[in-house]
Amino acid sequence: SGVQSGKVALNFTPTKEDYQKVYNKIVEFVEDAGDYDDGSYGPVLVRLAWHSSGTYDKETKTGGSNYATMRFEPESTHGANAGLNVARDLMEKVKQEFPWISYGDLWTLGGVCAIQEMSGPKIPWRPGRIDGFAANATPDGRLPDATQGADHLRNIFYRMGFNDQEIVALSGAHALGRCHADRSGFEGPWTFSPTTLTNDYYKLLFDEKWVWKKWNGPKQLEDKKTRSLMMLPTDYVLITDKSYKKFARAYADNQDLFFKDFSAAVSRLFELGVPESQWVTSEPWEMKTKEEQEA
Ligand code: ZEM
Repeated sequence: SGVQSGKVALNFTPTKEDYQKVYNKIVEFVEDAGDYDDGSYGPVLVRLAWHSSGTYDKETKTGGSNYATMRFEPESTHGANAGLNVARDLMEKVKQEFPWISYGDLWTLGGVCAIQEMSGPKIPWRPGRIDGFAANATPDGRLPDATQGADHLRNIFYRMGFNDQEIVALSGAHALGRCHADRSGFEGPWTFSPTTLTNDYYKLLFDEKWVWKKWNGPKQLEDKKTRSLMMLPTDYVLITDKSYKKFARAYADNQDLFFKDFSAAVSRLFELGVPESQWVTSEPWEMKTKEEQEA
C-alpha cells in the first residue's frame, strides 16, 4: 500500500518517524525567522492551520483541513486569509523536502509543531488528509469577523461543531502572534510574550482596563496602562458575555486547565472535514518536541 499525495503515487507508507522528520524540519524553519515579526514564524503557522480547518460546516460536511483548498484562488485571496501566503510559502519549502506529505497534513502538522515549540501543550495529531481541488474550496465568509460580537462567534463556531467552552479555549491562541495593519487592518499583539503560549491572554482581559483605540483603523481596544497591547471586539466579548466569561475566568485562574482544554479543542479543530476512513491510525499521535529529542 502507499499514500496518494496529489498526483504523486508513492510506493512507501510513511511511519510516525517519517512525520517526526517533517516536524523537525518545520522547527528549523520556524526558528530561522531572522527579523520577521517577533523572531518566529510560529504564530503565522498556527493561523494557517486554523484557517485551513475553520471553514468546516458540519451540516454539509464541506470545508475543513482535508483538501488544503487555500492553495487555490479565490480562497487564497479571501480577506480573512490575507498574509497567510507567508506561511504557505514557508510550508512549501518543507514540502520540497518531503514531497510525499499532503498539504493538509503538512499545514496542520505545522500548527501542531508551532504550538508545541512555543511552550504549548501536546496537540494529538494524525495523518490522513488528501490534496483536493479548487472545486472543493469553500465560499468566503466562513471564518470569524473580528468586528462582530458574541452571537456571530456562536454562529461561526457552532457551525464547526464547537460549544461556548471550546470557543473560549480556542480564542486563547491569541496569546500568540499579532495583528498586522497590512493584513487584517488591526494592529499589535495581545500579550507581552507573543511567541510563548500562556494563559496571559485571559489574565490580561480581566486585569487590564481596555479602552477603544483612537485611530483611523478598524475598532479595536488597547490597554489603558501601556497602550501597547490590543484586543479585538471578538476577544473582548469573552469577558462581557455571561456564558463565555465563566470559562475565560477559569482559564485566567488555571493555566493547566487552559492547556488541557486548548489541546483537546485544537486537536479536534485540525481534524475537521476529514472522513474517518482516511485516518492512517485510530489513535492520534503525540509528536515529540525538539527539546524532548535532545534530552
Ligand atoms: Zn485569530 N486572528 N481569530 N485565531 N489568530 C488574528 C491572528 C491570529 C480572529 C481574528 O479575526 C484574527 C482564532 C480565532 C480568531 C491566531 C490563531 C487563532 C488576526 C490578525 C485576526 C484579525 C491577523 C493579522 O493581521 O495578521 C477571530 C475573529 C477569531 C474568533 C474567535 C483561533 C481559533 C486561532 C487558533 C486556534 C494566531 C496564532 C494569530 C497571529 C498570527 C500572526 O501572524 O502573528
